[in-house]
Formats: sequence, structure tokens, C-alpha cells
Amino acid sequence: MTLTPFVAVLMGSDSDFPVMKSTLEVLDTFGVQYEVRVSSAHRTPTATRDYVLDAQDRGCAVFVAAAGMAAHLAGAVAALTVRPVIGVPVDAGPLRGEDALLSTVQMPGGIPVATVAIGKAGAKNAGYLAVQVLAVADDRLASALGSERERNAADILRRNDALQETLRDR
Ligand code: RP5
Repeated sequence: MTLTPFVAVLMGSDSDFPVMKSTLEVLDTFGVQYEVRVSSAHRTPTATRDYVLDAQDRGCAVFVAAAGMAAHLAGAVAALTVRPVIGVPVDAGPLRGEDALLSTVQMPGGIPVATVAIGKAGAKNAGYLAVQVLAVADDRLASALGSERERNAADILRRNDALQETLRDR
């Protein structure tokens, strides 16, 4: 039986969801299948473990794991699977995500977490990175990613032209 690869998006709390909507928007844009779970490395360690192992068995190709503060979720997921794990440090708490960034990125050798930027910008890039991983074995996704980059480049050139015009008319 061939399993359809999907992305598993985990977050330590439902309070992370407003940030993680940015990941889901990107996955929706590219028509990628995903599952979303609230699962905490600290509050529900056994459920997190059970979900990761089950998702891997069912064809999860990439895990995205988001957490704030002492953000160990991505690392805990990475310890359980050899699938790529993308970590999103969430800007929760008084340190505004700098604590989560260091907790997520400073993994020991052999257990990597591909860590993106803090907050919504990182969540968006987590979506793109997950699509890029899937695109290694999916020509439709690779072509859609390429087309989007071309549109983005054309948009920047247009904005530069508009700025040059504004500067000329000053
Ligand atoms: C982390 O603590 C979660 O990922 C969240 O970013 C933060 C606060 O969680 P709540 O107290 O809002 O549930 O584990």
C-alpha cells in the first residue's frame, strides 16, 4: 500500500495556534495534506510520543513543531523520528521567543531540528520548508514552488520600478 505523504503540525499549546495559522496557510496554498495537533513535550509527553510514532507509520514525511518559552517540543519529536523536523520558536512569554529560539535550535549532534525564525515569519517559512521537503519527490510541488518564486521576483521588480518613479517625481 502506498501512503500519501503528509505534514504533521504540532504545537505545545492552543495558544500557539494564531502563530501557526501561517504554516497552515502555506500548506493550503500548495494543496499539501496535513494534520494539526496540540501536544506538549512537558504536559503530555506520552501522547506526544504515541502520536509521532503513529504519524510516522501512517506516512508523515515532515514534522513541524512549534512551542514557546522552554520550547522542547521540536527536539523531543526529533528524538523519536528520522523524518525531518522543522522547529518554530513561538514568541510567547516575557522573553518574546528568544528563549524558545535557543531551546529549539541548540540540539545535540545527530538529532537536528531545522529551526526557523521566531513567530509568524518563521511559521510561514516552516510551511515553505515542509513543501520543499515534499517537493524532492513531487514534481507538481517543485513546479508550483518555482512558479511562486518567479511571481515574487516579478513583484519585487515592479515595486522597484514604482519606487524609482516616485524618486524621479520628487
Ligand atoms: C509552551 O508554553 C507552549 O508552546 C506555549 O507557547 C507556551 C504557553 O502555553 P500556555 O500556558 O498558553 O498553554 O509550552
